[in-house]
Amino acid sequence: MGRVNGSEVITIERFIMEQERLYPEATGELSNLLYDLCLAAKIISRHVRRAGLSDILGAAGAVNVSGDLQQKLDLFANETVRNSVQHTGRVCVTASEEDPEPVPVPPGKAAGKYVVLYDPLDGSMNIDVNVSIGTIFSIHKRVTRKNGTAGLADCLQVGKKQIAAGYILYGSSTMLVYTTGQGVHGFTLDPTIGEFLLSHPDIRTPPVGRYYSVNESNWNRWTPPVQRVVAAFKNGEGKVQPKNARYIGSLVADFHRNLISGGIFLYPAATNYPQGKLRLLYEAAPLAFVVEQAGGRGTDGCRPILDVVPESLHQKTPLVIGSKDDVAFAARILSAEAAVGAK
Ligand code: AHM
Ligand code: MG
Repeated sequence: MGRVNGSEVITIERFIMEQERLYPEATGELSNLLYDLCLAAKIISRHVRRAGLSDILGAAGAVNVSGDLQQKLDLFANETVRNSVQHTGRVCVTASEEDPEPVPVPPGKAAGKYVVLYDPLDGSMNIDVNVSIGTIFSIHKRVTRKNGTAGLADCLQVGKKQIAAGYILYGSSTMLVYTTGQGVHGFTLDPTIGEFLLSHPDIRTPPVGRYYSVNESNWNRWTPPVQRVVAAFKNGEGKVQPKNARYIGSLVADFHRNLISGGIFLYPAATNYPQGKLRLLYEAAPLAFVVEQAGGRGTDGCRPILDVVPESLHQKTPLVIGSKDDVAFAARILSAEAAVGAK
């Protein structure tokens, strides 16, 4: 993968602006919305980096710990994303994994044409143990009348209608990876200057992956076809070579590693999660848009994730996502199971 060499530094602002010039009809609103998300990413990143310190510094009295610092990080991230996008006149409604209902822009504020769906802090079980976590976002265009209040109908859109999607990974460095349908581009936050710099232009994911990522403790809760798929990735079957296992338990981190190195992530349905565990609108659909733009695939076992029409805001879905040949192998076995079940 081409990396930008030391002599040329491309900030995310410059990159987004140059992308926008490819569309003479663009108004710049989407670009500005992406900058708003960058700001949210920097604020959340700063807090994540201090997560283990806030109590120590507060107890020592070295820092006047604000209410914000003591707030649970996932709630802080939830409000940070919403506040960063909601008051600019570019967005009409937001919906988050943390909120029960969509949140339209407050009365009296200008409502824009975009809808933002997000998982503010994915992998939040990993916060307290200093393991990578992330934020996932999905952007749609409003479909309801401009003059009314935006709401659920604007949020319940099929994945293939996404205008942009991406994620922020708070890992050994903070990265922002996004697509607007023109490839997938990754930026690394340089904390010394507070800028996201282009580090991974035009990411392509290998067609066959090195890794399989699944919570194998669910083995006894899976159907035989799911077990067969996982066994094939573990031991090999036909043309499928055995893979190495990697599972962090933070979807963004598992997805990102597989995107760069090649791999397949699975969170199938199980007896304790009959519809799967992950959320269609906040997790599966945005990552499916990203992976498809990088040459990979995402499926629920029967259909491409981007074709699944949501019926409810917090709908869950089985998810199999990553390198295209590996996903195709899994989908062949899982869709045959669904066909038998439907008879
Ligand atoms: P969250 O969005 O509430 O943090 O939950 C989703 C997380 C994903 O990041 C991860 O892939 C999955 O849950 C891990 O689940 P499990 O612990 O069952 O393997
Ligand atoms: Mg999540």
